[in-house]
Amino acid sequence: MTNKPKADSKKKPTHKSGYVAIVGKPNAGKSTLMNRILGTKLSITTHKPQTTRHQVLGIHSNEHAQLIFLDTPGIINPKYELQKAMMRFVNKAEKDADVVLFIVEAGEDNLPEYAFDSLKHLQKPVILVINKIDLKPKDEVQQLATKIEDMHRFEDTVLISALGGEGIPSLMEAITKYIPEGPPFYPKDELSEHPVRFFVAELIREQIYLQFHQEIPYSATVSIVQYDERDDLDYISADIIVNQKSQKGMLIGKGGKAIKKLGMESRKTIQEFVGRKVFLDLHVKVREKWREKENMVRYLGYN
Ligand SMILES: Nc1nc2c(ncn2[C@@H]2O[C@H](COP(=O)(O)OP(=O)(O)OP(=O)(O)O)[C@@H](O)[C@H]2O)c(=O)[nH]1
Ligand SMILES: [Mg+2]
Repeated sequence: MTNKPKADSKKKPTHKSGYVAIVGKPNAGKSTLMNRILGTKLSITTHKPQTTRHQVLGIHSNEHAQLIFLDTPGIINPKYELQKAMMRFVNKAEKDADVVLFIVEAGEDNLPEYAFDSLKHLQKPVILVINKIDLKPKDEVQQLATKIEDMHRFEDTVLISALGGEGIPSLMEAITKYIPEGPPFYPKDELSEHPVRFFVAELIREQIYLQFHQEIPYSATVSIVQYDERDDLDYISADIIVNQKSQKGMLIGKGGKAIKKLGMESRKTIQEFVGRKVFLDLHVKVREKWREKENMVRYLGYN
């Protein structure tokens, strides 16, 4: 055979595509990390644990790769139906992923055994990510990493500050190693696949976490009833659903003061997100013990 094709001297760069699950205890900084990588606020973040309740998908694309991140609720020992649904999102993300990021915050001193349960049987690479390294001295961070490396077989360890950005390029490099070759799954300019009303409900929920205390954030969920893109503004009507009657009064506040503030702050962040003027109409409804009822949890969007 003489017509053998000439070997290409410049090897064509290959394209990689795959899924990256972000898991770990509540408040470890999972959503902050995804937002940092995407360069935009896609997933809500607060100082309170159990902020994220869904699997939130965020797409990072460049010329050579498309990494689809799955932000998940913090790993807990579930007590009621809503928390069980939250843990199903974690398990599903781990199952769908090509590589799993296990996030631990620097200063963590109580990592329960159950946090590793779902990782144990995963036949895929898990990267240990120590976050919030801006808060602790280097030697303490290193000691923690060594301790956790003994608790599970990790493919790699990366130290980062999701908030400050330190270590993010190394993390991206470590992730890409485990992503298979393949064409992009989404158009390169796409950032997510959730509808706008999902993010709007999340932004209202974020304000509930920021403005209310104790059980209220954990007892409330938000349902978008109407979303009209009008000529001059987006008209949004949303229900805030609470678990018991007494919580309704707290959400509304004296003379409606609390709900007014909630509406004002939510509207600001929603306007920023959609990039246009918003009219937001909020109503509080009671669905007794909705968190404990599987059908209600599902009906309210946690499925
Ligand atoms: N100092 C510091 N704070 C951080 C860092 N990353 C996240 N945080 C803060 O930690 C808190 C929790 O961050 P989230 O991103 O909401 O944490 P999460 O893991 O998504 O939490 P859940 O959704 O509740 O599971 C927020 O107040 C963040 O600002 C970091 O690198 N350094
Ligand atoms: Mg989160």
